[in-house]
Amino acid sequence: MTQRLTLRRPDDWHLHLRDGAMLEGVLPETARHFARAIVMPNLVPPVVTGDDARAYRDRILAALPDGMDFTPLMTLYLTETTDPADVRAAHADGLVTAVKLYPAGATTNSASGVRDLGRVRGVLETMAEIGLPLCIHGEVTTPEVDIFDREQVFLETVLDPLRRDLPDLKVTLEHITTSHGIDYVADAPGDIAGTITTHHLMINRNHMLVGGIRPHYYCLPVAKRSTHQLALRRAATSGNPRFFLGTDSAPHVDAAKETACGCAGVFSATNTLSCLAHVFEEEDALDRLEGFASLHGPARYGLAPNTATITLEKRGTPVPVPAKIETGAGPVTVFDPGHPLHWHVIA
Ligand code: OTD
Ligand code: ZN
Ligand code: ZN
Repeated sequence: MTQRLTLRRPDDWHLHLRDGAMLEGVLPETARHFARAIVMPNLVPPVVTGDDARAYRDRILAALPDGMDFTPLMTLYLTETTDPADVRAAHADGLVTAVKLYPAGATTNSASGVRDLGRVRGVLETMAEIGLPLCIHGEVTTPEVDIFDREQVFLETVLDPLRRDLPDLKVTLEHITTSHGIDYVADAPGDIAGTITTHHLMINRNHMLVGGIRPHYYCLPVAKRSTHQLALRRAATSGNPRFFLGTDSAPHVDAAKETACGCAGVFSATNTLSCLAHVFEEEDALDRLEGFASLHGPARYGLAPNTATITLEKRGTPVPVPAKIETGAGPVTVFDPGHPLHWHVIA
């Protein structure tokens, strides 16, 4: 008997689309399967003001191929000079869905991020008042802290104190990679949620480092040991509405990944749904995929789930995933889960 799975059309609650030729190349990969995505603001220069977000949204819509239906949900990049009044106006205009906090230096293009949270307190107070969520890259950047511990230390030294200080602030802890992050989001009081990427469900640090270094698995936060990967899989497949999909699909051209100092980022937009169906089937939780990919995210952001659907079918033949997609900026390698995928998106 053929196995089929029909879901509400999914959304991606954490996505990097870039700009220019790269944007044109990667946008169809997401729009083919996803109805909406929260678009990260870490361009160079970053998307800081409401005007920046409007202009970027217009560039995304202009790059969308005819016949594709996709809504970008815009974010503002929080800086120490962000004006609370501009954030308030962008929210009132329906222009932005969230504000993004990058600790300075935490990841790709985060140099203009926040060094001192005290300097953005006015913005955060405004956000708590108007109900605008803060999406957080949850890693400390203190040089002394080991890169594998940066998420755990962030929870204790930054996130928990911040949430005690501003209990009404809605927070999304992005791309959780540790059991500590999972436990925090599952148990903490107040309005908190967390996104989990496709690749962190499928790889741990051994995949990246054993038998040769695999630059296309290098991303931030870096993949942790397998016990953490298993905690992510349990959370994603638990049905807990605090957890939902944010792929963090982050394209870089191969030349920037396959080099002595390679960029961080995994590009998974092309095959994410086939990967997720694989993981959820392995965890005997196919019935929970719709919650993770299509229902919990809209509920958290106060939006209706999509009415359109998407159908996957399990076939004996593998899904023909291209090794790379060609973009005007250069080739971009697609996430390789390390084995064939059999869940085809058929409609
Ligand atoms: N992680 N790469 C990028 C962003 C993310 O932390 C992230 O959200 C990127 O290239 O923009 C990455 O590894
Ligand atoms: Zn991040
Ligand atoms: Zn990201």
